[in-house]
Amino acid sequence: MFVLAAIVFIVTLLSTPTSLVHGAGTSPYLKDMFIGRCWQYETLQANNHVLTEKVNCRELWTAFYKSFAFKDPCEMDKDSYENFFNMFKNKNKITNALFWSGAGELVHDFTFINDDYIVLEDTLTGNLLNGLTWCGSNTTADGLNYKDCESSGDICNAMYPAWFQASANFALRASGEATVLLNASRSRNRSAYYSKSFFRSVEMPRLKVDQLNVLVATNANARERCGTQSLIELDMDAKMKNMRTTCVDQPKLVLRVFCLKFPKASQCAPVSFLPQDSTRESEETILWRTICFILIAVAAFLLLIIGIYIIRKYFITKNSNFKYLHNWSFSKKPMLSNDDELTDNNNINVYRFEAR
Ligand code: N1C
Repeated sequence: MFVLAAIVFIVTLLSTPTSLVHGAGTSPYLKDMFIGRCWQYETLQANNHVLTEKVNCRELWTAFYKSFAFKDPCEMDKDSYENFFNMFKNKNKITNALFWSGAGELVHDFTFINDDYIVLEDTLTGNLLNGLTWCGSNTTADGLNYKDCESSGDICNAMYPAWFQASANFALRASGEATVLLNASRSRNRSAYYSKSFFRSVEMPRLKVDQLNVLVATNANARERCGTQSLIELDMDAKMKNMRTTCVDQPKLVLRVFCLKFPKASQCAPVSFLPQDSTRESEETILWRTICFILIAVAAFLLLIIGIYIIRKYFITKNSNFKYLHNWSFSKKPMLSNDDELTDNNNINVYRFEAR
């Protein structure tokens, strides 16, 4: 039985299309897409001083193509794309950069709707490369491999040095306040602040901003939350670089965008959708409620003490007058005669009153 199952498994594996086993080869029409995206970007971002990039798109393509064409991916190194990247001149600071890790689709859905942030894909480099696959081959006519670009993972990957440099340049342009969207339920048990991610290994070390806002998105199986596990490490890395940090679990805006796309997801159920805003927020609410309760209790206690004090004082004063009068009636002092001298002015009225 076991042997039969093993044979079925092996046959199924062997009959699976190579593209599924090995991943994709160079995107068809790579050149046309690259040049088309480039001209479109040149036109649309011409007046945006943060994003605009004055380039000749055909020359840019040639520089890009020469970086990897006719090369075995294992021949590539981190400087392979140097000429290509030297053609980008805009170094203007980006004061609303949004980084991400393990949340590529979500972050792009989010920034498609929300204009408050700039992601790498909003710059010309990211815009040109996003969603495309490319690698070289020294055995094909045009020097490109259309069969398999990703079989060896990060090692011998022609795209890796390009994303490395693009990510590094983007991080260097970030300034002021930056945000990062992380995934607390990443596949393959990876942590939200995954050590091999571009965000952690390339962008964080180059980041020099005053404040880093961490947004932690998750599905129903959150493995991490703000202030736990790898998010503590992120906080420490940021503090070491003198950055202020904030952290929000399941940020409301991001969740709303996610739920527009996946309304049936468990975290989008009507009950959990609204209150599940942010755990940090609800913890803060509880804290504030407790502080208010304690303050009100202390104030009430003080009022009670003051009240008791006032009432006591009132009765003591009243009693002492009464006592004095009482004592006077039975004192052994001789009764006042009309000739007695009334030296105690304070008691004049009392004496008089009693004398009547
Ligand atoms: O390794 P990651 O995430 O942490 O990389 C994301 C990080 C972002 O902050 C971006 O600025 O690095 C930048 N970046 C991209 O913008 C990008 N677009 C598409 C890095 N990689 C990018 N890709 C592809 O996703 C690329 O193929 C790279 O290998 C993955 C990284 O995704 P990740 O592991 O989720």
